[in-house]
Amino acid sequence: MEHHIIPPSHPRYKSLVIREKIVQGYLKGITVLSGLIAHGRGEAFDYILGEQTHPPALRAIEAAVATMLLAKHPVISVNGNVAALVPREIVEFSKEVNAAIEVNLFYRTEERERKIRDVLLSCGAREVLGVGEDASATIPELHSERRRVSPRGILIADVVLVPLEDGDRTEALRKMGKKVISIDLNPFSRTAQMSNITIVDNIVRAIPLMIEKARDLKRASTVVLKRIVESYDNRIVLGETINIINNRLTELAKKGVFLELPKA
Ligand code: PTJ
Repeated sequence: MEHHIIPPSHPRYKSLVIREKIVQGYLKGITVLSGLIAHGRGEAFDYILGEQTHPPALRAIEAAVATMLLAKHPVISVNGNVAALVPREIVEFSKEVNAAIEVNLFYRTEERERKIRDVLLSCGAREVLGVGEDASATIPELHSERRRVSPRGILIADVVLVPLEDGDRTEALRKMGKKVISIDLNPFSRTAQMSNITIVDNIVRAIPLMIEKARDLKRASTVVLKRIVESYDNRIVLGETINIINNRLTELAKKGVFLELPKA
């Protein structure tokens, strides 16, 4: 299989390593071609955010973890991009918050479902829902292949974590009365706008932070967790995120050129 060597001295090393994971995901038949486009869109927003986790995202992460710890049937939905970028971390997080893992694809094929399941199993998942016959239930009002879900998973879930999602399904899940938590670098996307909790951050940074937060909040009482959830307001958090973008761009615009050639 084709592998690209990225020199660690490259100024954009980290970003290129992540990109390479998506490329490898595509070459292994895990990620779809549209997933590469989606990743590029994410990269552009991450560039604008300065490739760092901002305080509003940390608040969304805290509320998301508290919501999952309070849930009866929390489910983590996994697609081709998520499986290529953070399979190990997703499995670890699912164990910390006792959530089921379900494969749910926009461009669904059984072969890809099985490949994604196998990646998650090799990372230590005990069970992976939504593969083949298991996806026998349907989400009403949704016409994409994403409408097929597991009757033991997303169908009965009260909380669904949907990283890198398309807006239609977020809306359909909300209409079914489910709480939706999304991870999306684009605060303007329909998913970001339609979710109960939106984590505007790169999934490669967000999931490790969620694991840490879960280890911390697992010891907290139900009262404390409920207080975190009740005091959270997604409208405010998204507004603050857009403000961060706004301020950052204003600062950079003042400078015009903000990168300089290193001295020879
Ligand atoms: O594997 P499948 O068949 O389910 O298909 C998956 C894709 C991603 C192709 C499908 O869900 C899709 O078309 O998604 P969208 O509508 O392009 O939305 C993807 C969103 O994820 C965009 O808003 C991106 O900004 C965002 N995004 C991309 N990469 C990252 C990200 N958000 C967080 N972290 C990232 N690394």
